[in-house]
Amino acid sequence: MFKKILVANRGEIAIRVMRAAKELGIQTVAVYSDADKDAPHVQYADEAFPIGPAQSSLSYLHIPNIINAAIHTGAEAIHPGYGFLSENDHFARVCETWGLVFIGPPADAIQKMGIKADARQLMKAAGVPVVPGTEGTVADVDEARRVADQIGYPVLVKASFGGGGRGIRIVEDGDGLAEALERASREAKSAFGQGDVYLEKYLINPRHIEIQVLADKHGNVVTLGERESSLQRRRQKVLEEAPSAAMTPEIREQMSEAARRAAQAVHYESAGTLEFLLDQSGNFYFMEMNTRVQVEHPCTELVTGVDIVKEQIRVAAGLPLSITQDDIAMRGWSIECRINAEDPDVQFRPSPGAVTEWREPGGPWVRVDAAAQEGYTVQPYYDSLLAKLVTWGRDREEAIQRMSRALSEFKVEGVKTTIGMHQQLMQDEAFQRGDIHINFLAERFKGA
Ligand code: MV4
Repeated sequence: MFKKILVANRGEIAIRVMRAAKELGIQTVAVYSDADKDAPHVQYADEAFPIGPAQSSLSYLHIPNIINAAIHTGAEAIHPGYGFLSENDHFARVCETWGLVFIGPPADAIQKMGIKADARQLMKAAGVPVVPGTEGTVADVDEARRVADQIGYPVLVKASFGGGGRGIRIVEDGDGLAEALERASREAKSAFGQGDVYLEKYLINPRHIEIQVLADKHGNVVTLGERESSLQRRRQKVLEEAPSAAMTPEIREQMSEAARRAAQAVHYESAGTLEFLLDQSGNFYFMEMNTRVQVEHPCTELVTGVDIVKEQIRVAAGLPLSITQDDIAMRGWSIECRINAEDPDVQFRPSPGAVTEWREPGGPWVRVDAAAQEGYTVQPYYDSLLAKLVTWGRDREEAIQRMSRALSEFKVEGVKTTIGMHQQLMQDEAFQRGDIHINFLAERFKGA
């Protein structure tokens, strides 16, 4: 096992990774920008190393500074967390060049899944269902028109280098097609440096379901069931749960089998997530694979008892997974609310500033993974996540009641938060029935 690892991230996920390391007897190195020298993740680490100015591109995204920090401190491996460099195959390769272990999947797997049009074809070839659409990228308008006429409108134009919903355009009919292709391609080129786009049939009000997988270097692949993350606003997830109220044992088995095939097709290692859309008839389709630990991984941890981050570290060190598929059963229900520093009265605009009061909920079956504490200053440079509040119950109703109770205990002053919005959601009858889809929040909340 490693003696020392560096965590190339900040906020709650940096602390989450260091907690796993500590349980494994591993020393931790935090890295920090000028804006973060007193941040909680720096205080938690055994040692800390500065990596540059507040701006992410000059610190948390700056590969030479991070490699330098690892070499200087004698860290053997780097955990990238989520966001920042976590899905950067180039970074994974640079780590290797310097003799550092990247705690994540092989660079080739990141790369294959990062090019969405290629991933789609690869998955189709592996027997994973994909949404009807183009084979690979769109060559020209004529091809797009031919495919769109065949699958029927509305269609979506997606950027091959996008992901997470960036670079997506809905096209209602043939009249808008050429212009949508043109614009999407131009936008993708300026945002991702690559203008390839592909076409998919637009699914109406599907649910967003994802399967957590773990894989090691010995060919073992284990699926940990699903999470549902249909509740999002402007492509930012707001609440996640496990399992999903929409699942049947049959769909779960089929989706898990598809996820296993997908992971095997790219020789996956570490933790990864297969995103699917589930339509109202129970058909599901591969969307993309997230080749990192996800923000919402605690939902799965609470219903399976598996420490996903510890498994990532074990696997990176060459050890086999500590569990087999037969050890996995989902028990009870978990819900995660993302508590963000955002102002619900101003279209959920980020609300940076000093946290003057911070009182976390507690009690049975409540988990808080926090980025903030009293006296912490929410920086405008980074994402606005203050804490993930996660509850577990024997069933969905109990998890909701417990969440409602926990939200009422959570006191934050100094910055605006999304606590009130989550409280409203817990009272919503459609939500309580599990009657949700990816456009639910936009329909429910003004400014969402
Ligand atoms: C879709 C879709 C409908 N039909 N693809 C957005 C994020 C990216 N991962 C995929 N996205 C979507 N792809 C087809 N063919 C609707 C979305 C979508 C969405 C998906 C998951 C969660 C929230 C969403 C919000 C808007 C659109």
